Amino acid sequence: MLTKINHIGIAVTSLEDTVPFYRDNLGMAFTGVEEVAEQKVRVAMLQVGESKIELLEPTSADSPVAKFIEKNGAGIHHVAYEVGNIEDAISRLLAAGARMIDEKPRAGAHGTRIAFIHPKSSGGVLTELCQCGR
Ligand code: CMX
Repeated sequence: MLTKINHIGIAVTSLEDTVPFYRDNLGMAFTGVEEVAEQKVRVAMLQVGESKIELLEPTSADSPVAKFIEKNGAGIHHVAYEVGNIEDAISRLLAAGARMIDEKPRAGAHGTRIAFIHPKSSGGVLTELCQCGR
């Protein structure tokens, strides 16, 4: 069902303050910033091998990422796995009794379709399923 780790999401208070460390000090390939209005975040993508680091900056106080930072401070926010068929993956997880935040895919960054699994079902880690292409 899962094909690889697509990205790890890291919550930050400022992309401008954080991108230089990942791009310049760690030497990751910075592929740009995109706003995902539905999720109330600005996203900076940095490629590392086959996977990515996604830096997430909240765009409003009621963003899920703003709430996360308020409670925990900046840090790892979620792990995203790539799937071949996101509808099938959601159906299988629902049938297995997993608590899905999204029972239908929604739009993610860079043209992906995504669905979140609640951290209470996945060992305390917010988990994203991600299908590239629509
Ligand atoms: N990782 C692990 N645990 C988390 C978490 C995270 N990122 N965010 C919240 N939690 C925990 C809370 O600490 C809380 O734990 P306790 O009950 O032990 O205190 C529990 O989950 C439930 O929290 P809640 O207060 O009931 O719910 P929230 O309003 O904080 O919402 C969540 C939590 C995960 C349902 C919500 O953030 C959500 O729907 N997330 C999915 C969407 C998202 O995160 N979008 C941003 C990224 C977008 C992108 O990558 O493009």
